[in-house]
Amino acid sequence: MTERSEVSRPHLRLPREEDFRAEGHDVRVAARLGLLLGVAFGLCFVTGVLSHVAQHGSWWPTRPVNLYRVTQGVHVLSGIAAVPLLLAKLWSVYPRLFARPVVRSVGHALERVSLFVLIGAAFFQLATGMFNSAQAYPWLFRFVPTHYAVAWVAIGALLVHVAAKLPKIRDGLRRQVGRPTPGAAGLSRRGLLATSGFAALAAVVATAGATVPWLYRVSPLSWRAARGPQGLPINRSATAARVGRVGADWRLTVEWPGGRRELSRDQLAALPQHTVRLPIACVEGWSASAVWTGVVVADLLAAVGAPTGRVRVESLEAVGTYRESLLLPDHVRDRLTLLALGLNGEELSLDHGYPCRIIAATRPGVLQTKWVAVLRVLP
Ligand SMILES: Nc1nc2c(c(=O)[nH]1)N[C@H]1C(S)=C(S)[C@@H](COP(=O)(O)O)O[C@H]1N2
Ligand SMILES: [Mo]
Repeated sequence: MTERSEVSRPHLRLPREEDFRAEGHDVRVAARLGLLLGVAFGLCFVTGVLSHVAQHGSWWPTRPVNLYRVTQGVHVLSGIAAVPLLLAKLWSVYPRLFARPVVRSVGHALERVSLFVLIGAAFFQLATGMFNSAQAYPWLFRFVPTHYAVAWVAIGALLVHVAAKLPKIRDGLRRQVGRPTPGAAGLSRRGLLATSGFAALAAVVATAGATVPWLYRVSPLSWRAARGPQGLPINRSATAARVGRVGADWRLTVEWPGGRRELSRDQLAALPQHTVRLPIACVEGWSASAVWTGVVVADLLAAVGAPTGRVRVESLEAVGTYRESLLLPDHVRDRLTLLALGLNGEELSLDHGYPCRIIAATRPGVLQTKWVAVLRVLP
């Protein structure tokens, strides 16, 4: 007969909420981090919707010229600021996961579920956005429609969360952060808030040089704004777009209901030329100003006898999401909308869109179509 030995085992059990003693797990900290995060998400959402309107809407203002540069800069930078804030906020509140009972009522259960939707959507938006703007997008689903759809899920879940937590948020914000409790473990409440705020600021400064020129030198992560040929970054090169050498037989076709004209590059260059200073503002968050020379689109349409209206711009590029764009009537009439032949005092290089490209005020970079072949005035 064997005797069962009395080995003392460590007592294994799930932690309880009360086991988490650090000062940062406090409603005063969570509410303040939540407020900062709410501001970042709010800015990101609003500027994201504006970006959607600028790309797909039926109206978008033509002034101020830096409009999209600013809204999209804010979009990307507020998303970046949200990353450390979200991590800090989740750390602050995660002991709540161990609160018992898990479900207290139907309302409480719904609130918990909406929280997981919010966290999932927030991570999804930040991850897809950052990988996309780093041009390292690894997923098979398309970025733009998915990022846009999930934005509504995230903002909806955020509103539900704020509504459900309003009394707690009020309470947390009303109370002073206070001095550290003597002998308490870990970072103080103030220390955690300061560290999170500093991390968010550092992340913004490290990337803002991609769109704020005077920060370029102090922004180690703004490589997307690195100057390419002719002093301007290149988003998609001619090789990537499979646009080969453009020969002397290239013609620009202008088509409208009831008419059509073809122009050689020499004929375009013989029309009155205008020079404007306008930025390229890429949806991916970099932007840069340049000096463009070319024909005002409105003058070109008038010169060939075409009516004005909406104009579809088609590129020599055979396939590609951005081979076509639509110029809305306000932009067609705008004196700053050019079919550019030159950039920063030189002939446009092939990578920047030779033989000619669209450049217009306030249009997102994706609509500044390069290697233009056809301007089609729509009925
Ligand atoms: N035909 C065509 N035009 C295009 C693109 C493209 O992929 N194909 N990319 C656009 C994007 S996303 C941007 S940001 C600008 C960048 O212009 P750049 O490369 O001259 O700086 O070109 C736009 N024009
Ligand atoms: Mo872009």
